[in-house]
Amino acid sequence: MDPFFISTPIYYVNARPHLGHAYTTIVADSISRIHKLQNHQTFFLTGTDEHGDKIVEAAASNNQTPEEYVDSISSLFRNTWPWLEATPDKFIRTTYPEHKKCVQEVLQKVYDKGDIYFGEYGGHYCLGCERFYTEKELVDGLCPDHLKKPKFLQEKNYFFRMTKYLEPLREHILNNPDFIKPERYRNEVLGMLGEELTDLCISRPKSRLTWGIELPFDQQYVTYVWFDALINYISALSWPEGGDFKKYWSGAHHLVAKDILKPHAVFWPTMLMAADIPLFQSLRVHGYWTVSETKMSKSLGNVVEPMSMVDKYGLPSFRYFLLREMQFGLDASFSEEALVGRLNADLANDLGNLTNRVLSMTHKYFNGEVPVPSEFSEMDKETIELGQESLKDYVKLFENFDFAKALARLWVLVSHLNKYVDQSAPWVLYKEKNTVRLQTVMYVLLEGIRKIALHLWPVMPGASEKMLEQLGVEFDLNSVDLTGECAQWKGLPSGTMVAKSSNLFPRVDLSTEKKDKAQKPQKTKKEPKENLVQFEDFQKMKLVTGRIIEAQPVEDADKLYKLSVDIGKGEPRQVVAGLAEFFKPQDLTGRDVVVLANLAPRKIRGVMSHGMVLAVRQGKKMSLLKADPQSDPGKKVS
Ligand code: ME8
Repeated sequence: MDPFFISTPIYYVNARPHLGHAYTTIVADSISRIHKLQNHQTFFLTGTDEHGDKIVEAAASNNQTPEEYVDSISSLFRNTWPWLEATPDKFIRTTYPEHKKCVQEVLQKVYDKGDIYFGEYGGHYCLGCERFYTEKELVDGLCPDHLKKPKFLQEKNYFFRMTKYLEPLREHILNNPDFIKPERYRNEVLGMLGEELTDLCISRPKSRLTWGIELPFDQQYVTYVWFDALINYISALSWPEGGDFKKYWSGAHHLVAKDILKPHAVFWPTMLMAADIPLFQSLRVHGYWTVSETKMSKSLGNVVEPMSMVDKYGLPSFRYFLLREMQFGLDASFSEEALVGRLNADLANDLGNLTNRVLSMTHKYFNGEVPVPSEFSEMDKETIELGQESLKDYVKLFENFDFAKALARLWVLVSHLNKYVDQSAPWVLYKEKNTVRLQTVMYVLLEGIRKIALHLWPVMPGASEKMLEQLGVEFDLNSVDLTGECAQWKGLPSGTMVAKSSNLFPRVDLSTEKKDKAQKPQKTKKEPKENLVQFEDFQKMKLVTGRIIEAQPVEDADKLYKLSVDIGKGEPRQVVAGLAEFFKPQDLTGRDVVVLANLAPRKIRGVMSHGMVLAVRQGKKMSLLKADPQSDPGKKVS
């Protein structure tokens, strides 16, 4: 089996990570884990895309230099992934010197071959897309993505002779049905290639933009951001001579959403052809997460913050929901109701109850020890066969990026085991003292749950390991054998001690949650007035150092700002604070503060606030509390 390489797009650092980025990264993580479970050599790459006009603009509006700005947002992305149990093997940044060197080497190679030429071009330039549009591509004179009128620019630039490689690319796609998947996107790309495509403008004059990688053959120009960014997939592997490139490139798969299909399906393979580098194995394209039917995006301001969902519903439910809900390739709608629905039905009811019931029965009937099974009955054999088939299909579907179907298939086994409990009625066997049969039934169940827990490792690594621990099994990647798992039903050693109960997926009741929240203010009113605070109560307060990343006005609330505060947790905290009378937004950016981080979340003028920034008011002046000397975000204040 070839080694397996999976990449996510490298995300723009013009805003912080949201659910869309989290989804792609979790998918890449999960797919790399299913390969790891089969002892394949895997490499999972993600990172940040840091050059171009957009970044310069974002830095300026934040009163920072591009360098300062990209460092802070890139680390936000990097620090978010471990909180989502996504563990990339490498995090690449396009501002790394190794990456820049690699881009220049590719450019020089293609230039020496004669596939880069100098020419004049006039076109409609959309800043949002960082690309030129032809008259034909515009919709009513506007950029089809940003619905803004592009600027007409006429300038001399360098062009990549992309048209030379379009026919070979079309042939490659036709001869390799798996090159772009799902098929709808393959057809879309074949459609693009049927239309008139032009050579690609790959430079920007320094008179207009300096924040980029200089062309090796003309110092007056920097590289177009897409030509620079796509090369991350090989610079991260130390192309051309690096061991990782030699080891992993033959097994390369790229994962993107449909927004960036064209650069990945047309620009990138033609660039590789021009540089005489073999093509990647496949491009896997997913749809959009939408909120109320609209694409979630930072420019539309309707983003879902991954960390707040994780805080509220737990990481296993979040990862499970994302993989279970979206049919890979199609759009999916995100709502907390749908997440809670899945959590309650699939995790709490089906899997959680099954696990908890079986563990407590093992304690009741066998003092918590996994019993020795005797001969399997016909019903056992049917269950085992169904289990083995479900697991086999699950792995195949998962490897094929069909996560929703894979999980549905695994849940056929979960439901079947629930039925098996009812049909085999261990409590009756116990009453009748039919110990031999009881031992076998309990073994079939415990082994089934162990197999399910193991196969869920790519989806929810932490919860899977905890479930295994409850079954008395230590998770050890090196000793897992998935193929072997489908061929036997005796992996759990008899005599192992299991936990008394399991509550990994507690139910959430959205309606009571809402009711509780509505009642809270009345409750606080009733609390007795007490001036003294016990030490234990003080200790409950989580005070930490923080750094304000951004301050934005709150609509119809002159005194409030919506602050985004780095508290060292990867994802920044959103805190609403009454600071607008005293500070301009730019005066707050970068300020060190002290934050009460575990204050119960509150909606203030329609905006959620997750904490409090501590400040001292003296007449018309407000001073922000901070550590002296200044401290990194996330340090405990006590
Ligand atoms: O395009 N639903 O970066 P980007 C699903 N820097 N996925 C979404 C999403 C949504 N609503 N919104 C974003 C760039 N994504 C370039 C890439 S690669 C050489 C350069 C995810 O920050 C999805 O993976 O705009 C999408 O393709 C990517 O974020 C775009 O990230």
